[in-house]
Amino acid sequence: MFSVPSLPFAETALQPDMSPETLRLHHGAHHAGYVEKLNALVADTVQAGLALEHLIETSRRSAQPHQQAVFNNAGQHWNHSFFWESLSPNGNDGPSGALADRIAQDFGTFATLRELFVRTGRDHFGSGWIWLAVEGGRLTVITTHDGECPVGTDATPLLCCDLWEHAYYLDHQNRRDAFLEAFIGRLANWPAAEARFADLPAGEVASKEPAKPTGDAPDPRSQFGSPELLVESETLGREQKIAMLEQWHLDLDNRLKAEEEGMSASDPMRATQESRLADEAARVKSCLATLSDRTGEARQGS
Ligand code: MN3
Repeated sequence: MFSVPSLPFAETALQPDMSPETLRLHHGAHHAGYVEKLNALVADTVQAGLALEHLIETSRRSAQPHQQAVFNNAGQHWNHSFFWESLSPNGNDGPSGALADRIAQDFGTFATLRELFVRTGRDHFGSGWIWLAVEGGRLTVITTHDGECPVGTDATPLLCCDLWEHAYYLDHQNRRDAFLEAFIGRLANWPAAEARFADLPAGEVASKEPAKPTGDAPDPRSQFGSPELLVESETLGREQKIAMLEQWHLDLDNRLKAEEEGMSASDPMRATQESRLADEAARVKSCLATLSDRTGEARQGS
């Protein structure tokens, strides 16, 4: 039987960014509801007694409705448990130590990471989660849809924020970006993220040097980490940015094709990896569209 972990802080500790009313509903009704459903789904089945991570990995992308329900509720239990640990009334000083150094190395400045985090979470369509994670030897900001979670993927999460409306609607109404500003600026549990970062196996974050490109052209993914950061670069011209984004998109296409050829259709990891690559490709495309819209005149609005 799974149970809802206690909140690691008082219900009043995060106001006004997160009110006691939000926490009571979110923790006591939403999270508790996922746990209750999960327990009912696995009770008296061969899955009873299995570890949460095992349930997530084995039910991921199953075609059976029952297993899909197991996955959704198990993922939501894991994600919410991680979310409560990602919040702190005392996290206001921002990252420090080795994690702060790594943020400077991978994003340039903490302000750039904050901006990227808020923009990426704001632009995520529908329900899901946003993560600061380590993947491919560097820090990255990724989102997952609905109950999808990083368990069993290449990404190791350091922090997460809930993008479902129930996480912010009472306190911020439709302003998801205001909630994300509050999270990354005031609520994020940086000491917990630093501890997770310190616990990573050395090989996972070893590459102090940026990955060496194989050809003459620099690899934009290892250079910028996210297509949004490439667009914002002040050292590149518009044509260079377009060329690099097109190369980025081509690389993703090739990786998607390799996934399709290299792994069996029944491999649950394949679908997850493919959906992650497709999400990244969509972001690259959207950045290309942004650049194409930019003429000699100033951008309108925003
Ligand atoms: Mn939630």
